[in-house]
Amino acid sequence: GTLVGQFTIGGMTCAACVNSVEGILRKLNGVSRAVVSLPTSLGEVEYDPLIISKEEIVNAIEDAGFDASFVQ
Ligand code: 9UX
Repeated sequence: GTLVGQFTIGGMTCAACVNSVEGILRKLNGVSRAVVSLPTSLGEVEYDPLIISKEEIVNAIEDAGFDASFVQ
């Protein structure tokens, strides 16, 4: 089954940042849905924990130059 994780994402300053982070997340194997909000700095990601961990999702966001941490 899939889980939904919420992440705080820092360093996004324009709408293109949001598109960039969503694109990164949606390309990850094991991620089936990703929505990112600029005004709240939150991302919601549906993922399969057998394929990808929340830590790996955080790392992928940070590798792209943003700050990220797992909320729940
Ligand atoms: Mo906007 Mo974000 O010009 O990495 S794309 S600041």
